[in-house]
Amino acid sequence: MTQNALPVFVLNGPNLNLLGQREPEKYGTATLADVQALCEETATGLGLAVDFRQSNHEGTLIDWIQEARGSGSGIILNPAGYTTTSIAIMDALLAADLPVIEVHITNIHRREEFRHHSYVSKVAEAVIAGAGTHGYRLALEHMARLVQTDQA
Ligand code: CA2
Repeated sequence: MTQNALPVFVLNGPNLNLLGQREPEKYGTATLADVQALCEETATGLGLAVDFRQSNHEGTLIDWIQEARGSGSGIILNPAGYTTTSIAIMDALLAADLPVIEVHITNIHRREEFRHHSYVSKVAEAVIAGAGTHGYRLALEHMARLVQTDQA
């Protein structure tokens, strides 16, 4: 078995650039740069490449999801505040026709009711919530299984 040579897109939604700087009791002390390093190190160990990005803008996230079709092997997405609202992101994920894993640092189901519903979950292969930033590592490990090919 070999891994797909195309990178896994790891996309992060609004306000996640504040990781490690605000609300550490909720989101932990790791910064987004720390999470990127964790993803890159994990990916290397799995024989994967990652393309790690964050945007506060819905349209930019949609552009990146569209870009992943053809230049990525899968999408790991923390949609953050767009989780509960964005039919447009859900539609883009459907059109991308790639395996999608949704990640949330916190357990959204243990939080306010309005955080429980996710449009992304409707199109995701797997959902990881509540494992802290370790959830990104878990997502990459599962993505490695999804993108394995049978080439020599
Ligand atoms: O638990 C998660 O990963 C969330 O996707 C984070 C979102 C929240 O809206 C979702 O319900 C669950 C919020 C991202 C904001 O990130 C911050 C990080 C540090 C400080 C302030 C905000």
